[in-house]
Amino acid sequence: MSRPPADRADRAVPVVEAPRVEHHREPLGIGERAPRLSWRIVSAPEGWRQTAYRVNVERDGATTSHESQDPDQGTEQGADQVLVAWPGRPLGSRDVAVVRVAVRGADGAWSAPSPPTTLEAGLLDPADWVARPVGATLNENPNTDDRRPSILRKEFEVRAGLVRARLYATAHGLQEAEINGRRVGADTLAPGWTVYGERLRYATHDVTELLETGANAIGAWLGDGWYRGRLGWRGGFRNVYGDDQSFLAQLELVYADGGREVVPTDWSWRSAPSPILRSGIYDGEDHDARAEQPGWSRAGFDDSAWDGVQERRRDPATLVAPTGPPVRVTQELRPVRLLTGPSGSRILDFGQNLVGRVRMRVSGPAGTTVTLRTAEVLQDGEICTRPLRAARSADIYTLAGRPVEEWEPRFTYHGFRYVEVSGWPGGPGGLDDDVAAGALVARVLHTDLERTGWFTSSDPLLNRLHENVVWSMRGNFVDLPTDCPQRDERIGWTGDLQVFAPTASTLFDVSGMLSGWLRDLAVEQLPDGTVPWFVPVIPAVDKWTPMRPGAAWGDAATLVPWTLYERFGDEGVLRAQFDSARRWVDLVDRLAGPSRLWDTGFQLGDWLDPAAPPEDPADARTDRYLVATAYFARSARTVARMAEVLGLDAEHASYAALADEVAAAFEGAYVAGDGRMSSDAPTAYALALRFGLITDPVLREAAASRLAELVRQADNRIATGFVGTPLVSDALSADGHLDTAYDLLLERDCPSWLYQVEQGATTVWERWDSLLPDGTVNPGQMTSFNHYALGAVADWMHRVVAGLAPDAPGYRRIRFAPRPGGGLTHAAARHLTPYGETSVSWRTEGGELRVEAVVPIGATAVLDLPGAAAEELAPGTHRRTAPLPP
Ligand code: RAM
Repeated sequence: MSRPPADRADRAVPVVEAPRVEHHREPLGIGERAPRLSWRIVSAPEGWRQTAYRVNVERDGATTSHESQDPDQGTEQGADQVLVAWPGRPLGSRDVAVVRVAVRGADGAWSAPSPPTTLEAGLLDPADWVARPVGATLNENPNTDDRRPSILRKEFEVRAGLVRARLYATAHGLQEAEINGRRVGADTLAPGWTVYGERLRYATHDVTELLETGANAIGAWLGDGWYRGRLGWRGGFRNVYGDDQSFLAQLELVYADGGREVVPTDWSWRSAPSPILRSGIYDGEDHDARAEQPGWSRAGFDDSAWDGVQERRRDPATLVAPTGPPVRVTQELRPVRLLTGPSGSRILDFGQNLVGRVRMRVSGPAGTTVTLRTAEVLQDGEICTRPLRAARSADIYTLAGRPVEEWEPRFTYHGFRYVEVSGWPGGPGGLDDDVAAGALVARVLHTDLERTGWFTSSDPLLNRLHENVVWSMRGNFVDLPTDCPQRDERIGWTGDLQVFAPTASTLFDVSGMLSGWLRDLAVEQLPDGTVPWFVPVIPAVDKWTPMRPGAAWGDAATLVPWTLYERFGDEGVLRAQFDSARRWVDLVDRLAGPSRLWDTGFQLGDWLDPAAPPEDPADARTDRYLVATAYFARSARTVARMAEVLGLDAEHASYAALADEVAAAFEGAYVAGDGRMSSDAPTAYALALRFGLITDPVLREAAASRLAELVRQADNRIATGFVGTPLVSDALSADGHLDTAYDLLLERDCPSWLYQVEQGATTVWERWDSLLPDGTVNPGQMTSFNHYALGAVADWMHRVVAGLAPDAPGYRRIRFAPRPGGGLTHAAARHLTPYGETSVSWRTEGGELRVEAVVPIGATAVLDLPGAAAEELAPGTHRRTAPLPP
């Protein structure tokens, strides 16, 4: 046999990427003592598969290595590469470990070790915290929005020989720290929003480079944020978590001689009123640059006129490390137009409904005040702020009179496309020239998740719809999954996330962020098992307080963990949430009683069915108790599956039996002998078909036909709300009505997905007709132009239109099943799975269907083309041609 050419020989060795640690993008300050590891094998010879792996962990200079049991001896363990157990000794606080992975194939040859990943534990024990929350002495009225925030500072010495410095920081309210005049990190709106009383997140920053030998200073900006700022609608509530505004941090210095020093927040810090005059999540920020104190966060600043601080109650047991990435600015957009409204107003159009805030660069006399008011839409040529309800959504900057001033608000964010600018200095033409020169820039912010899913097709409108879903997701994943980003609400409505979680998991790696949010959900769950309408819970009008159990919203407790398991292969999230999930089902079981029908109590049902009147979005075509019982069955089945995965045999059996009983009760109560349902509406059929609640194949076929008939009778206009919309496309395509699913998807008349796109939407709207066909804004009290729920169809576009879906948890097995239709000539999806990148694309050419699919190393796949037998695919690139379906 001849020797392979040199480049072949190079490629004959598998190449492993640096391992990932739990779901962290940057494993600095992690909270896991035994973090699980994952790795992707980016190249390997054809037919290669991992049979063993070796994890090398270097700690404190010492190396330990952990080799999997040899699979050749009959164990499968050696093939695992996703969320593999931490080898060896658990981490202690501040421990650093350098991890490399090598893999072996059946030929017995080891790969080279992967590049290293350095991980570092955070403060894992409450006793590690010596800092106390400190803030200015309270002297303001706790019940107004006009509370001036404070800034805090402290000076300290650093000896020669510093080798590493960490800042562990959090706040009651929001914080941004500076050291020696430079900002610490790029996190925004830290520490985000959790159930602070139980779980207050802290961030860990490497600040070694910011420090100098000798005198140093640390400063912190503070804001009210969610902790004590106004939250909720109809006036809302203040001080939901406390009335203080405090910084809690400890700066830890490590020296070459082994010495350690801590600079904690304590009584010795100083405080002063902030140049921020007021700041609120909903209202925006007022900043008076004349009140800035240059050099305040540098050493040598004279703070003798500053006040002392007050120490606040401290409960270190509540401090937790983040499980997901922080919020950051990820993109900047320049305005595409500068408009003049009929009143003479000047309005920036960013061309995209986005979430973030505006940074300005301005020159003018001291005392000049520039006001920026934001809106998602225009009405009669002016910004339309009615949908914002009681959110002021304005930023007001007063100039100090320096030659050039640059400012961006710190502790607020807005959902907007348009910004009305008033008070801009510089005379006529000044604003036009300055805008042209880039003086006003929109800064897009959201949880800095890794993008994982892409879709494209031959239809530009469909592509825009998909883009809109991505933008709505970005704008509503701002530390927690919110309903909307612009009005006096922006809270973690559980139902919205429940229906959107599959799409979210397709588009971005949400595993870390949502597992954290699910911990909050469990914390907020009532003792009887009730899952709140929104997490974290805030006080609200009596409709929502006290919490009552509601279907589709409460089912977030069961269905979101399951989605994370399916998409990311994380059994740990099932284990962590099992108790919460089963408590929800147990509660519904008690409420339903022996009939197994959940047919009592307050329900939102198929929220925002387009047939519901604007003032009563729950008044849907589908019986709300039908919805409730369908979800009861679905959640019981899901808890049974969770138990099965976790090896809980008794629970598996009992919840499976319960699920069967509920399904039978559902069929008996809501499905007639001819497959017609008591609510003859698309959502009812979609629920029954997708949740497996019609078992008889003849009835099932009749139900699916009736669903297709209803869609046709409505001229393909959508007739589903939050509950039916994520299910209706699958219900059609999986039961023989693919063409109708395409008709529904591609319809452009109101209401439909593409109606929104044709109306110029750049995000997904809350209502099918947030903008009415006559161009006016829907008069409803609740009219957002940025709500992701109705965008849940994007997951179907990936799985069915392009044809890429997980077939085993974490995409260890992939299903390629493109279903061309709707006149599309091309579609493609790409997904970064835990195993590596996979993709599928198809094209119709010369009466044929040409398909290309890529399977990552470590995964297997099945290719299921219309009219062809299913085919197993190994890792690699595969091209197939099939006859076009008729
Ligand atoms: C609205 C929210 C959310 C929905 C609830 C029931 O206020 O925006 O989307 O879940 O109502």
